[in-house]
Amino acid sequence: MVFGWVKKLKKGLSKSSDKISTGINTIIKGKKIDENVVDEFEELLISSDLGVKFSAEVAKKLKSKKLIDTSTDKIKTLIREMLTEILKPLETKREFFSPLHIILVVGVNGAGKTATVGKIANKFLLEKKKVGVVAADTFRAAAKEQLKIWADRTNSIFFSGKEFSDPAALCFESIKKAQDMGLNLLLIDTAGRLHNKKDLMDELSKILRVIKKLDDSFPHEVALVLDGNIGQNSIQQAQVFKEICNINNIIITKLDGTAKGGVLVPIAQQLSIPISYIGVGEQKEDLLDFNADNFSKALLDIN
Ligand SMILES: Nc1nc2c(ncn2[C@@H]2O[C@H](COP(=O)(O)OP(=O)(O)OP(=O)(O)O)[C@@H](O)[C@H]2O)c(=O)[nH]1
Ligand SMILES: [Mg+2]
Repeated sequence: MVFGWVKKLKKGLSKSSDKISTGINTIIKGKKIDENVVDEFEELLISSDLGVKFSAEVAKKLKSKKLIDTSTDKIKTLIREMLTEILKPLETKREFFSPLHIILVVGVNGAGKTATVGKIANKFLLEKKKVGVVAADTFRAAAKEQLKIWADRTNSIFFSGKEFSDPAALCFESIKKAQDMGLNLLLIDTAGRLHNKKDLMDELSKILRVIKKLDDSFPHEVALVLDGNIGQNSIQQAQVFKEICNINNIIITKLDGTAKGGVLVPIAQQLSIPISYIGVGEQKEDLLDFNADNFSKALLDIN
């Protein structure tokens, strides 16, 4: 099981690790580490979305160590240690509230919210939890259908409202039903396609206001879904959502389709919001718990 998990992570991050790892090998091949080589490293790391700050720190360390005739393994180990140190504080210790744990899932259009809701549902169903999903994007008919497919795929209870009905009212009713039915987890899939920040703010704050009437601790989590393909633009996107709602964890999707997996580093350095999961594919199993050590190893293709 653990082996399968690591393999999935490595495969999921292979586009990013190919770029970084092959890049390191190419830069170092048969050369001594001088200032020029270190500069090349720094450029490689920046172009892999690891951020200017981290890349400069690595360059500084390489220079200070005066690593001459260094092997690629030594360099990778050094970078891995620095990565792990930065990413470690982002690991989440998930507290699962009983009897009903509620997660509000937010993010822009197309980020991967619906697929992620389905994958989280699957994860907890495997842990024998009773899971429900709420189609809180009531304005787009396809949004409801897409979530229904995930609900069927994962045997979770599906809650939806009439087209154009009030999402906050639907969330309120769904929570009450979920409580009556004895569900353990309720995942609320919200709309991403809103015209401007004010619309988004109004809709999300209304959902939050309304469900807090049931219990002030609801929702237990607000999870922000970010598309890994957008690289460092994700920082700005997260800042916007941070102003709107109290995000307490981030999920980075589509890491399998991008070489920008390094973006977790600037996310860690600039946002300090925990990362709960990473998405590495379109199937229901393609969601992994975030672990700093394993992520760093996979990114550098080290065993
Ligand atoms: N390769 C890959 N594709 C993903 C991943 N997560 C989501 N996708 C795909 O990305 C596309 C958009 O995902 P959705 O879940 O529909 O995104 P959304 O945020 O719900 O979009 P809206 O409802 O339009 O706001 C779909 O084709 C998903 O299958 C991932 O981790 N890897
Ligand atoms: Mg959706």
